[in-house]
Amino acid sequence: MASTNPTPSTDNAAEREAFYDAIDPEHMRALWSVLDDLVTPQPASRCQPWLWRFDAVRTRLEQAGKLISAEEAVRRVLILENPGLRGRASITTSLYAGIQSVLPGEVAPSHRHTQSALRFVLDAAPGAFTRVDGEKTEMHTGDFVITPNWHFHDHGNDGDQPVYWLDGLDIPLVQFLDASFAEKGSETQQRDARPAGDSLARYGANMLPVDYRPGSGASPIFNYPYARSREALEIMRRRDEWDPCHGLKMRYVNPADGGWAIPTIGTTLQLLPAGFVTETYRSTDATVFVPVEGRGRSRIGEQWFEWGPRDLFVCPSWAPIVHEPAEDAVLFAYSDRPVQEALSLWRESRGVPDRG
Ligand code: 1HN
Repeated sequence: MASTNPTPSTDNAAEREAFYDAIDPEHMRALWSVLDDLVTPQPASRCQPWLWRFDAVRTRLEQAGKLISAEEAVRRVLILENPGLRGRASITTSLYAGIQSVLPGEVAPSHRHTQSALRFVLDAAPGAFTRVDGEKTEMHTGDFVITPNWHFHDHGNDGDQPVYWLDGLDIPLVQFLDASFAEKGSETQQRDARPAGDSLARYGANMLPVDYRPGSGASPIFNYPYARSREALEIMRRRDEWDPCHGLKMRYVNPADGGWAIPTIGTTLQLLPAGFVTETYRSTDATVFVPVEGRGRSRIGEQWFEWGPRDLFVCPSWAPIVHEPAEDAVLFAYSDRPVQEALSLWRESRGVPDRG
């Protein structure tokens, strides 16, 4: 090809630059000048590994609680913004994370939107609740609660202690697709249309209504209580079979079709026994980890992060990660894996060399 190419391949750099400048106002760009940045041999993410300490976030949320009520704020949340993605309300390229507080007596008003949400409860006392589609559920520490897209939801706290939880949403993904719709509820708080616990009993007791057909893709269960998930991990560990990269790692499912609980956000709960050192692992789904129990440290790329309960850290796409729990540890995690799987993009690699 080179011999038939009439244009010289060197010494016209200034001409080329002039050409790029000339086509710029005409809204054109030369592919060859940007190709290497567009089609990289491996993921080249701006997302950086980072860790947030829960105590530090809680201190700031206490200050925020004196500045604004949950009702006025609509949601009193501090966004955890990835240092490589500043100004984009993103913890990974496709996902959002925030920590929300609801003080005793406060309400966070009813609304709905096309973004899907998960709550992972970090610190709750009796009385904290969320309501999804007219079904109220108490929020206990460690509970995993979902708000499928376009479902009305409101939160409240009838107890005497503040409640704190992690919000994980697919906001950057929906923004990328320009598919955001939202509306307020007709009333601040939804009426209780169904008994508390109905969805878990109906869909989460290894039975389904006989003629049930899966609907939107999201799980019909709104609350996956920590007590149940934790007990399951404790019974499963007796087999003493550990995945070298994951320890014992389970995914939260939609019981009607075996898919992920939320179509756009994959969620897992993982037990790592004290002293276990995981083999190096990497995958294309940048992942947010929340230690629920135990202390330890994780290496992401070259950086070590020490963690304890309720801290939160993020591992970018394709960054090698190793966990070293000092105590029995339970980690909650979420990522965009279901989206990547649906598009045949998801990849993982186990036991890669340290600098692979
Ligand atoms: C939202 O609806 C909640 O319902 C939390 O608690 C965080 C961030 C952006 C957009 C909607 C909630 C949110 C949110």
